[in-house]
Amino acid sequence: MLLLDNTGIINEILSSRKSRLQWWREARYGLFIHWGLYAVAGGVWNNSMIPGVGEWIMFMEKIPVKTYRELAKLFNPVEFDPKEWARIAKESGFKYLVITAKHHDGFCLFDSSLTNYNVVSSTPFGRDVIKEVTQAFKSEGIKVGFYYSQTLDWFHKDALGNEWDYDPWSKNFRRYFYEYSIPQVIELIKKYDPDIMWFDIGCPTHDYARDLRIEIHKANPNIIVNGRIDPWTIRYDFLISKDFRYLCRRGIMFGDYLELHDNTIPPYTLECDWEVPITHNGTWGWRSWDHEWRSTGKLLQTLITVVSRNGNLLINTGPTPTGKIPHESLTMFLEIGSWLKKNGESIYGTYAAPIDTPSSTIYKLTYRPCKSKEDEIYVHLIGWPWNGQLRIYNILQKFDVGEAYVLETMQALNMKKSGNDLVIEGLPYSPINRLVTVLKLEAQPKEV
Ligand code: H79
Repeated sequence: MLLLDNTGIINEILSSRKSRLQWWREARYGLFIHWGLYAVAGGVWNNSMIPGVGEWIMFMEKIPVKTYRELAKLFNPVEFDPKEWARIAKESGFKYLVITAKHHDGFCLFDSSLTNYNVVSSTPFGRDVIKEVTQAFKSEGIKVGFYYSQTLDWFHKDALGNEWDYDPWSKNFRRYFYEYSIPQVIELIKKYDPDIMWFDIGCPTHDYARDLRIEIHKANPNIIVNGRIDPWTIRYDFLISKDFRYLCRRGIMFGDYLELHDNTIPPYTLECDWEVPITHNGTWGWRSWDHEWRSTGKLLQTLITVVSRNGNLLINTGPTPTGKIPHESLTMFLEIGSWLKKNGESIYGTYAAPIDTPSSTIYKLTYRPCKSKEDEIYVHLIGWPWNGQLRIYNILQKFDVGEAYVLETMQALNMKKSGNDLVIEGLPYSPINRLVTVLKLEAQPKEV
């Protein structure tokens, strides 16, 4: 057997990580789209509402492949308009997209030469969704990522997950992985030129993750790979060690950034690049009966909280079987989009502020270090000071604050010192922005 020495390429993957991630770090806000045959089922099977997320319906109901695949004949989204999706995303302030090229059900939303179980060959619709979406989003200047289920595939007899159609003891996972999974990832890269490859359930072992990562890097070294390419244990290692760089140095972390668990916002700042995918209703793939929508305010607060802790937010929507983005998503996205038009500089390209803030405050801080001039600190008022006075805790320990003003109106604000705290005075009695008002501080780091 030929033993390959991969040290060189692995070092290259690790050493180019920082530059690869540059745009991604600035982006902060991404749109996640879950779309596939599960949207046709819409969370209903045999006239019953099926609990659990929509895209897991095949698994929840142990639907045989030969039955589930019939949904392909019903996939005909006549209202699908990728340019409209891209315009909405642009208006909403999203800087990148991640869309399901293949979810766990194994159905491919792209024209694959490795299987006919794809949107072009098996549906009356017959159009290459991934191709059209990618083109539309890229022409709006939005980066594009593909979700690809590399470990679970309930359609493929050798992949993990489907034990109701296929005997688990007869599976040859290795064959699936090297002859189907990796080739499809490379096919996606060669055909559609994505900016991100996004994996969900980790590879079963480090060896699989390493081999997949190396092939991606060889196909295009600029592609960003999310942290869930790695086996699940990595995330637990991380939570124990809290040191991402340590895992990278050990060469056991092949993702470029840490992916938090679904819908899980860490309660503190993480000193590494990280992202969290969230839903704003009860599912990822569309369910006809799901009305548990979160509010715009809640969503915006989540975005601010994530960025104030150094992360990126990937917010999901599940288009309907006819190809429309649900109007509840649309309304919320556009509301946040118009907030971002006025306040976006407090989100894009900002980081956690290096200031100890008590958890009970009514504000969150984001921070832009500026080499050539003063640093910028943004105060996101998720509540409102009832007496017109706002105390920013501990800020004077690290910074001298020159000026403070309301970002949207440029209205200057008075300040006074109180120990290490800064007290901002003369705020009006009600919020300036109905959602979140942002104050901007010009701050000079103190010499230590
Ligand atoms: O794509 C979305 C989910 O389908 C996927 N991650 C996001 C981005 C995901 N895959 N696996 N998991 C989440 C974890 C699996 C949880 C499960 Fe269950 C618990 C599978 C079966 C029980 C959740 C609850 C899914 C069905 C019921």
